[in-house]
Amino acid sequence: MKGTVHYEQRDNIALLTIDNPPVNPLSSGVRQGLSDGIAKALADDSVEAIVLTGAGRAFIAGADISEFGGAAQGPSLHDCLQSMDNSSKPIIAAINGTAFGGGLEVALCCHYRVIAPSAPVGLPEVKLGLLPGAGGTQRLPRLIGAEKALDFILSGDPIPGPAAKELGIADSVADGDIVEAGIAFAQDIIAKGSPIRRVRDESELLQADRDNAELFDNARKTSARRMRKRFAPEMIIQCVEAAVNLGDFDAGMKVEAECFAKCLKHPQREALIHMFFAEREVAKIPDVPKDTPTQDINQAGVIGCGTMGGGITMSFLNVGIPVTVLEVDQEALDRGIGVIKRNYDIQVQRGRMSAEEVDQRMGILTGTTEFSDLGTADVIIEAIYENIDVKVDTFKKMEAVAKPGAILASNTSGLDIDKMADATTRPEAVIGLHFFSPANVMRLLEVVRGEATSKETIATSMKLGKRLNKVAVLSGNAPGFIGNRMLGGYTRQAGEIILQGATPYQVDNVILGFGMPMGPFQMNDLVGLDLGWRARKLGGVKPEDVPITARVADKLCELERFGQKTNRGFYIYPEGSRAGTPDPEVVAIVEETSAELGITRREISDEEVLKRCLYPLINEGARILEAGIAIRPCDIDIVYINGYGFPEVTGGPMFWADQIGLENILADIKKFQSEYGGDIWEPAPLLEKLVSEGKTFASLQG
Ligand code: 3H9
Repeated sequence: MKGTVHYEQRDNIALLTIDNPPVNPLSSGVRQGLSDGIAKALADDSVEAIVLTGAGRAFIAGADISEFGGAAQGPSLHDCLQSMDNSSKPIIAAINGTAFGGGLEVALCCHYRVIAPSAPVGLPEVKLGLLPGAGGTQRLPRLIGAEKALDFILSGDPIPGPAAKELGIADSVADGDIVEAGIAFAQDIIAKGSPIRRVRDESELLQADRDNAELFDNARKTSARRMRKRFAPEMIIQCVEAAVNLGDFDAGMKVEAECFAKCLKHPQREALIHMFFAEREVAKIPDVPKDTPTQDINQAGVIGCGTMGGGITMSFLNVGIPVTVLEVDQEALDRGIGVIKRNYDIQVQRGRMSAEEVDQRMGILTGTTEFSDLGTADVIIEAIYENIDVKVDTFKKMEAVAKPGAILASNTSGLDIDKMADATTRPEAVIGLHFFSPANVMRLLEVVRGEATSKETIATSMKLGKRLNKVAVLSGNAPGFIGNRMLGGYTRQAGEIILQGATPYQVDNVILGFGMPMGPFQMNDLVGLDLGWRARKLGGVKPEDVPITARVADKLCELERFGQKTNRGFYIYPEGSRAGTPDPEVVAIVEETSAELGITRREISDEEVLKRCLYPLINEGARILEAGIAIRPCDIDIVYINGYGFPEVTGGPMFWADQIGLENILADIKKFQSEYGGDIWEPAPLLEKLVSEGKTFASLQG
């Protein structure tokens, strides 16, 4: 059994300490220890109260997530909680650190709660596709009222100790030794003869909320907006509704148990828990051990202060790392820094940041036009435009000024890191740090290792990613790395489908319906249709040589429809709006292009649109795995969810593929190959191998 609970008697107090490193989840051994410890304390006449705390940095991080879906050993959490609730001796939670999910529910089952100021408490189950299933949906509304309980449970976000006290979750905030504070609290209760306070027996706040249908309507509207297509929020609302309207605690617990079971069985739960473990897995690199030495990053240099460079700069400033940003001339520098300042000012207007915080961030930003000013930086990242010759030249300049040991990084979205490394005499310090736009917002960071990149450079970069609040995924150095390489097939298929009979609006609606935040044509309009068109013009590409999937976009550009920036592209955007409306003129251009190419248009089903856009991602993902560019299938899932808006509830393209069945996907890929041909539909050898062996992508996780 995993984990244990230490029992110790201090005078008339039994001290139970949960010990299941690193974060004390409620694994089988903890439940057993809790059950035994409570029984022992109750049986011992010399014990007058029980104090419960956690060893190390956490109180309890919640149920043991790795046990979900399997057969659990030991007593159930509900049995433990029942014995605590029924205890004839007061139980005081001394919340020393993180109390999440089932951990907070254990604390709510205690009769009193003392909390350390730094201890975060939260019910994050919703983020895992679950609900607080150990009485949290019934006890919290009794303690703080239904409205606040709904907000707290539906957001899943933690709050620190003092806020927990203010909300009514904790009885007292204690500085200093939290165990001593818990024991002192217990002695005080004993001395005063205070009654045991069982949250289950509280009813005042529930009565005040009864028959308030508006409360639940509002919660439904908010969660539909914030957590589109999520199953768990409605289940949570039903549980809280039951707490309020049924009044009886046991009847409410029955509803909670039913709703929890529905969540547990739901595919979203499996996908979201896959994501939880995947996020932690990607940090593990087989040939870069955990104890690989890392360098301190106390100062950064960024080359280029355009959209990417500005966003990267903000990512560093946001976590307090000073940045020197370089531009070609003063005008470009002033413009770039002006944009950064404006972005922060918008945050102030929206109440997300104070003016003092903006001053602090801007105070650690220095602008320059001289490379020599980058000499003190621990990491220098170039974020100039995508041209290998210019990048190579920039790396030569970086190396000339960089201090020994500094990391030299490129923000390229797909160019060859080794070519840049070869331009220097320290290729071991060269790495790709591919941020996603807007870099200060998007969570993904692709870390690209070159042939000679050292383990220390990789370990430092992965650690830096975490410090910048990103999820860093290691990629091999191959064109497009992981994400953009996979994207190619998706966008090409979207372009092909509209020539064969669908409209751009049908394709976008199918992709939106799948749960992506944007369809491919909305994405084109956002990025700007003119980028590809200008590159083709500059490159002297003849009209007849333009790929057929780019023909419609090029025609739109000839009409100066560049996308959102000109208020017209595939969509029409009313002035100042980012919500486009479909345009019959575009449909006419698409139809005209099909005719020019001799393509007979036909009805294309939504199902075909979805498969043809998404299956190339999976096929290419299999190739990427086979070539060792991504370490594991879950690395691809993390890239796609955090960098490309793939819906989280699917668990990412590779996890989703396993759910659909690889044999079904391969059959469709072969069907599309015979109908449409092209390298996109050439089945990846790894996909064929897994199907022939009856295996899944998950079987490659190791
Ligand atoms: C629940 O409670 C349901 C109940 O309502 C109902 C029950 C009937 N279980 O994140 P870290 C592992 S649902 C198992 O790197 P940090 C994690 O995988 C649960 N393992 O550390 C990692 O392992 P490894 C509700 C867990 O300091 C190691 O611990 N609770 C669990 O950055 C360190 O984790 C949650 O959703 C767990 N519950 O952050 C809380 N938690 O080293 C989930 C962690 O092998 N946990 N591990 O990769 C967290 O949010 C963060 O882990 C926490 C620590 C903030 C606690």
